[in-house]
Amino acid sequence: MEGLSYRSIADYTKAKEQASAQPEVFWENIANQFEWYEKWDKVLEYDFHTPKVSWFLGGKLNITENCLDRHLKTQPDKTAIIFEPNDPNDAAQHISYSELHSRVCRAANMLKANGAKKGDRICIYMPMTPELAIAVLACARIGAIHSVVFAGFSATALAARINDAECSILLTADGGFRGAKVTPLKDIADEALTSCPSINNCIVLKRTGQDVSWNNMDLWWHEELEKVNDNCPAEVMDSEDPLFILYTSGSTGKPKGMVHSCGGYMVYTAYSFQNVFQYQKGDVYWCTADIGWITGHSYIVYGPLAVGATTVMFEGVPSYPDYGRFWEVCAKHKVNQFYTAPTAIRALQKHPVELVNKHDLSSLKVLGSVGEPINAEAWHWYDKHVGKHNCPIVDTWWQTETGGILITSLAGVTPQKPTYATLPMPGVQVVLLDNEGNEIEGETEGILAIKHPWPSIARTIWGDHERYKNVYFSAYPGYYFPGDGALRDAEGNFRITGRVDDVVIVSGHNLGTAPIENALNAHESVVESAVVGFPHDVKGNALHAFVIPNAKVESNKLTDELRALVSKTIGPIAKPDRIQVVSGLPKTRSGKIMRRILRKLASGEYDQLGDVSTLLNPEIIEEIKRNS
Ligand code: 7RM
Repeated sequence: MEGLSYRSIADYTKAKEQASAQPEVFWENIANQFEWYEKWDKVLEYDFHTPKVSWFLGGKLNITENCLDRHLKTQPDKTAIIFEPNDPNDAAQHISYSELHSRVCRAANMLKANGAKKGDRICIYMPMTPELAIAVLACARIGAIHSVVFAGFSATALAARINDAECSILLTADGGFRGAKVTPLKDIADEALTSCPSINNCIVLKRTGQDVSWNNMDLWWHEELEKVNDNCPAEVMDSEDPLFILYTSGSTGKPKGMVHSCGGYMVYTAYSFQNVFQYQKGDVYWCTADIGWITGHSYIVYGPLAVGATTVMFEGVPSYPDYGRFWEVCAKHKVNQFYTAPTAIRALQKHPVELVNKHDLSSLKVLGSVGEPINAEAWHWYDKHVGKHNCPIVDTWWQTETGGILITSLAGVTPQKPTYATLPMPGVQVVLLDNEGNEIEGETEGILAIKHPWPSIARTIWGDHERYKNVYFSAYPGYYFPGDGALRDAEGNFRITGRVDDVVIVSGHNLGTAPIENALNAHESVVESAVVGFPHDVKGNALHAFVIPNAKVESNKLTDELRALVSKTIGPIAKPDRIQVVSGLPKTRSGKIMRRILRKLASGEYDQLGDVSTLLNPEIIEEIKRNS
């Protein structure tokens, strides 16, 4: 998709100018690069107060026609997916565009044969094998709405997501390999399905070969595939039909099912992939995320395939069999663009640099970072040891809700600045607000907000449009409010400073503190709890839980039980690093927990507590300091 690409600062500047002068013409030109069964009647309709956003209204398409069929005419034999298995001794797989097309169509027919149709929700709880990407695309092929749940989540978390979206089919596997561990996915799914009445079929991929128990609605993936052929015309979708739901944590207990639509999401992920990474024909691109997160949806599957790229899917972890695995894989597949998270870089940085140096990284051209602010030390290590001072680093700011990268440099085209995500993409209008919601100009710090829609903005929260309005459009009317704060330098570069609400980013995973508190509170000995983040040198942030017990309890035993409870309810990623038993929590007179103060206490910043005189119970501060 050469037509999508800005290759020079002059092209980029021209695009920015057009995008701000004539946003609809700008996006229409980009949308024209894709295959539509019918073009749109209107480019954009929006109102950030209602709120309602629609792009390419009346346009008809199928995203898989653009990700697959279109490439069959020009590059059927090009590798679409390189699958690198968990075990380095197992062979990698190269799946061409024509093979991927055939496998997606066959899987789509398997779904249809099991009753799936346009608009149905299908939950996907699978390890990072090619079948996961195939499952996602098979849903899109028939217009079913996929809801991928990360295969590290617990049975309770899986069941809550299945029930919220009323999914009719679950796609899973017997188990999943991740490093030295084997996750019993089918067992976890079985436990979840005891409380999921909407599920009619559970289709199970054989991956690990472990023993699994078998229920009435269970079907083997390989047996179901044998019953169907690979001829499956793509369903004609309206531009605004939902493509998928992806759950993300919120500041109240319940996860938010962000809904993305077909047309705008396709246009924006392809456009941003092409420009941010400066992908060129023949390049091999690798994003190390899991498809269970938005980064995997947009920048392993849809964006790269829409532009006809070769995308690597890695089943394993950076530490297995040793901390050199990423670099071994880069050398093996001659990776050109490498996209990972600061938390991974910080973990790798702790190990001998020999683990990087012994691999030939000369193929690398572009490095990327996503998920949290990248600190200066990690940035420089990445630049020096991985990029050999020869690869631009794109620090990409975006969210599950934004669908695609909004603030970033374009590799080798626009200037980079360590620890700064830099500038908004052409077509994206970012502003800073003060606490009263006034736009502030120039070199300053404020609340990040976006003033005009871009095509891949999430359209709603599944089943709860009111919550969508409250979370993103009510705090600062007329703007989209992402929940992050930022600094801006004199050149207009943005440095994201972190969340301004109660979400903590642990190892690049967005964790709401409220669901963790709910899990803790479910323990019979817990009266109340509060969870906050504190800086951690590897994970970026870690969790500190303050817990009020209801009686004299043995605190070691309680904290062990609480860790296990959080792990079971939400998943191991949400286990607090520290659990502190306290007799009270600092509260306002209206009874609200003062999290701001707890954050300072957890970080040991005792001299920055601010004014505590307004507290209901200021004496609690000394107690918390004493036994921390
Ligand atoms: C893609 C993703 C979103 C939150 C977001 C930020 C933080 C993401 C960066 C970043 C600083 C970055 N989606 N965040 N990227 N902070 N610099 N380059 O991570 O929905 O899981 O999280 O992540 O706080 O609001 S997400």
